[in-house]
Amino acid sequence: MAFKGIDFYNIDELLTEEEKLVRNSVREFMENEILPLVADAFHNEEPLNMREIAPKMGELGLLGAFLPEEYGCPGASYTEFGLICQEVERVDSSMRSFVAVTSGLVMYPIWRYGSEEQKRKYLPKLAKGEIIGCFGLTEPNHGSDPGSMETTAKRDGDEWILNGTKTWISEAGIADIAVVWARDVDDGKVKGFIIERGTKGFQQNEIKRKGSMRAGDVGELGLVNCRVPEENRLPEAKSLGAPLSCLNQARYGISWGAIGAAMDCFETALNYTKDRKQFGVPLASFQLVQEKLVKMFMEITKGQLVAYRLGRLMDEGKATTEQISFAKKNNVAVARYCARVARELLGANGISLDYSPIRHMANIESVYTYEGTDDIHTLILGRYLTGYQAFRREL
Ligand code: TGC
Ligand code: FAD
Repeated sequence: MAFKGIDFYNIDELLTEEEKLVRNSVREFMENEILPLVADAFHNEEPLNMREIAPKMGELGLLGAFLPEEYGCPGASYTEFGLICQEVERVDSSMRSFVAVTSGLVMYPIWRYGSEEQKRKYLPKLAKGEIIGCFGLTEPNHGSDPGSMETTAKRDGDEWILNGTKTWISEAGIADIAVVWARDVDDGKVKGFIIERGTKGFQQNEIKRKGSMRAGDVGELGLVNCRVPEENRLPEAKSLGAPLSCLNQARYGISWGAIGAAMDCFETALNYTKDRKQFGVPLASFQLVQEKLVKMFMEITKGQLVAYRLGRLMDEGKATTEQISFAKKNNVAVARYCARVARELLGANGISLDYSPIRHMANIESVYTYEGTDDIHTLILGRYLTGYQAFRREL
């Protein structure tokens, strides 16, 4: 399949044959199997059927791509994971969310902080898409500041008793397992638990009437005296640093995914303005239109270079939290800009779900907010530059 996208600085030449193969096969799958379903799913707010789609994603090696083959995972590189996210989000952010959450927020914590038994029990099934997971960190009163979480865990013999609410959780309604973070009331430390669907005291609800991510499932997890066996606690997760380290994985995926959405917006606007005539000539022949196309093209190209370099640093194990924040913040802002300008260039048609920009535009508002809001990433970089943390203040 011919490469369709922006490649002004020949990044393709820097990719291995394997990486290009992965990108092209994901593109084909997404265009043939998911794209035809997305606009209606978004319009009706009927999440795509992940019970059917996840096994196909698993077969293609999209789930837990960067985790080792030892546990039935694809054993691919971070760069391949990035390319997967790019191609998936070109079609819809909610699908990339599914891939990033499964890989970075469910499989990664089990692989990084889980026991050998937990890895063997859950990872192969998650990689195949046979079971679906979610990640519960955010609470109604604590989003940007998860360190203040109110969800508690109390040890009782061989069990833990969990109480609290997690909200705005991707895949909450459909998940077979949830990786949930809670504060141990005895030692005050944040701990991670794998909670299986159907556990007594564990409720899962879908949030409706969303204006964004309407093709995906987002919901709430309720824990009311929910008893979880000690064997389901992630033994190596010993502080808030554990859930925050998982965010790095998903934020990295977003930095590529956002460029996928931006590329789709750009391509839609370019094709449209070449076809559509006003004042007797194509819109693309007007200088003002060209200026908008050029700005999108330049921002996407810069974002691609950041994502590519970050991918190689991730593969070498050298990427820093701040470099990941830079890429997430920058590339999501690029996607937000491109979606808005592409929408504008399509005129009234730009508000129709028959074209992708308005859907990307709505979705990107979530991406701008989740996985650390744009402001939080500014403050992470501000702390890096100045040495002063500006998250917290005394009043
Ligand atoms: P702070 O004192 O800075 O850190 C506490 C401990 O954690 C360590 N740490 C990290 N480790 C690895 N990776 C990171 N990104 C880390 N960030 C912090 C840190 O070194 C420290 O370790 P130690 O050993 O010294 O204890 O914590 P803080 O409470 O001051 O908060 C800092 C802040 C604001 C940056 C953090 O809370 C934050 O990132 N907030 C944003 C919350 C967030 O992003 N939530 C996302 C929820 S999941 C989601 O949105 C999924 S969306 C679906 C999809 O992905 O598609
Ligand atoms: P708040 O933290 O209340 O922030 C509100 C505003 O205040 C923002 O503009 C923010 O930037 C600003 N602000 C906050 N603190 C500061 C500060 N110190 N300085 C300056 N400005 C500040 N969470 C999960 O745990 N798992 C998931 O799977 C998940 N999926 C999600 C899916 C979707 C579609 C969405 C929308 C959210 C999801 N989230 C998930 C939650 C997401 O991580 C949070 O929404 C995000 O962390 C922000 O928290 P908040 O919404 O409570 O906003």
